Amino acid sequence: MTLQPPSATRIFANARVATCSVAGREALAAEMREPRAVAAVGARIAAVGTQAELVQRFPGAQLLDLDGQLLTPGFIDCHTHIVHGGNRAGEFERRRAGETYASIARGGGGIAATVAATRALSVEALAATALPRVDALLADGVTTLEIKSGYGLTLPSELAMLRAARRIGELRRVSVVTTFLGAHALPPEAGGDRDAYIELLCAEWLPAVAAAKLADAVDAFCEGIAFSPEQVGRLFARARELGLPVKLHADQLSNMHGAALAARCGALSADHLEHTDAAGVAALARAGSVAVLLPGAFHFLNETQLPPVAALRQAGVPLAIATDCNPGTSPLTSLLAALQLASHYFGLDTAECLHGVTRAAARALGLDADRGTIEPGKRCDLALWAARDPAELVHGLGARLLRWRVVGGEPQTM
Ligand code: DI6
Ligand code: FE
Repeated sequence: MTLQPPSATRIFANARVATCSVAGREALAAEMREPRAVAAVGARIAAVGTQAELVQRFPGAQLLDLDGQLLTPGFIDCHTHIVHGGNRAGEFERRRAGETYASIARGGGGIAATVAATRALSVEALAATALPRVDALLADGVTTLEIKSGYGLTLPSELAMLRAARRIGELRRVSVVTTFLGAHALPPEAGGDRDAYIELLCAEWLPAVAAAKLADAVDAFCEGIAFSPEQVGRLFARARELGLPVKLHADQLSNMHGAALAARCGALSADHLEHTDAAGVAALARAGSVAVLLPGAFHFLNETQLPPVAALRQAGVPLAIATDCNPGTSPLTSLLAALQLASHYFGLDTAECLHGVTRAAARALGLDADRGTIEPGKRCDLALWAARDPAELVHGLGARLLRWRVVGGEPQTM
């Protein structure tokens, strides 16, 4: 018989603590002035304060001196397609030679190429091929990772992708949140009938995924090359009936009024948004949905149409940032790089960048009551950086700045 050890109490002391508990650059700057400490009891944050206060309040706690370095919430990558077979490096070359993403997709490349490679792999093989990419994200401070299906496009293969995603959460110290993206592309078996495929998802696949408890949310690709707003509306109504929250790939390549659709469906988030108009921004603000910006896809696709960042900001829509890690449009495995791209292309300031992968990303996953900020009661997932100022996380490209992650209160040294 093994006895459970008593919950460890730790004080992470002498750090520049960016709690991310309040949005805005002034709040972040104010927090950087004095070193502070964070106390954790077991997996939860117990207090934030001065070292003297916390040492008095938690006698016997293990004290870790963080040498004045920057401590943030653990990073949250709230939009990835990190589980998939193969790679599409060849398409990158074709696009550079002038072909478009849509024309390659219409010619049987694109998502369909990854579908073929994904169907060939078992659950274990899918998890194993994703692990190097996952490890790259963890090395950039990620402690919570969203993973979508959508490259299987048969029920067994979609379930295998979701099981592989859950498996990654067992193989690594990271919280995995899964999303069913059966409506990513039309599978070859569907014979071109998009309505019949959506009907199949509603009648059979969604109930099966929900019964197996393999998905935490449902996503869809609303686009000319994928599914119409009307089809997505039907899918989302069924998802909501089954108790699953929804989120949407919205207005990435054209204005399909996806943001407004997502808002009408009470979506956790609307993602991409390059072509979203003023009505879409207003709808997201009213619904309280998060705008997830994906600067990796913008970069790799050589996009010129910018998401309406100023309007989103002005309307008070929370801005999250994610890698969109996928083999076609965003082979990106670094959230720090995503911050640099979000700053460079979209003009986000340092506080928006940091909050985009912490507090806003937690909200995009419906987890903001549990994580995403350093506040008493929240899960103690932290990242310690070889940096003193949050601007250092944004301004470079390729630096290895992570010193440790803290996962559920336990330091994981690099
Ligand atoms: N939008 C994207 O950027 C990815 N999926 C989507 O709906 C692209 C996926 C791929 O090209 O493999
Ligand atoms: Fe995506």
